[in-house]
Amino acid sequence: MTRRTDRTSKFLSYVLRHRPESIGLELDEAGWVRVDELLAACRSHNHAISRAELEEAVRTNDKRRFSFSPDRLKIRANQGHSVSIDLALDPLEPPELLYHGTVARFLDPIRQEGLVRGKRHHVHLSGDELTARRVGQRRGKPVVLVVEAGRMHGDGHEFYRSANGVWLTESVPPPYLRFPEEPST
Ligand code: HQG
Repeated sequence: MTRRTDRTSKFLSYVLRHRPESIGLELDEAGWVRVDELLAACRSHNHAISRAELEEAVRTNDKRRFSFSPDRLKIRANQGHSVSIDLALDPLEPPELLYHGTVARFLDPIRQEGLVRGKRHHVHLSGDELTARRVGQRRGKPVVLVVEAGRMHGDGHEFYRSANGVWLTESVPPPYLRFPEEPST
C-alpha cells in the first residue's frame, strides 16, 4: 500500500464510519453510499479521489475495512461505525472461544463491567489470539482476554461476523471473560 492509498483509506474510514456529513454525505440505513456520490463529495471537499484510487484502497486495505455492493455501485465500511446505522448482519453461532486484545490499564474496569462497546456499535472480538494481540498492541503492551463465546451464545447472546471476519457482539459480561493470570475454572 502506498502512502497515498493509506491516506485515502484513513479518509474513507473517517467519512464512512464516523463523519459522512463532514463532506455532505448521508449513509443509508445499512451504511451504504453511492460510489459516484462519494467521489463527487470528496472532490468538492478538496479531497479528490479517482475511481481507480478508490478501487485500490478497497482492494489493498490491510483489514478489508470496506466493501462494494455486488453491483459495485455502492460502498460501505464493514464495521467500526460510530454513526447510527444497522449493518443488517445475520446472527451467527460463534466458535467456543474468541479473543479480545486490550491493555493492562483497562483491566480493572473490564473486570467490573465486562467489555463494553464504547462509541462503537459492538465489542470487537477476534477469532485467533494473534489478531487480538495486534489489536491490543495499538495501545501499548497487549493483554489478550479469552471470551467464552460458545457459552454466551448458549445463554442467548447474539454474535455477528463482519465481512472481514471480525466477530461482533453487544457486550461481554465479566463471567464470560478469562483474564491471563486466572486460569479457567
Ligand atoms: C477497551 C481496529 C475500559 C477495549 C482494531 C479497547 C479492531 C474497556 C477500547 C477494532 C472496557 C475500545 C476494534 C471497559 C472495553 N472499560 N475499557 N469496560 N471494555 N474496553 O478501538 O477492540 O482499525 O473501540 O479493550 O483492529 O480496540 O478500526 O475497540 O481497548 O478490529 O479497522 O476499550 O478497531 O480496527 O477501543 O478495536 P476500540 P478495539 P480498525
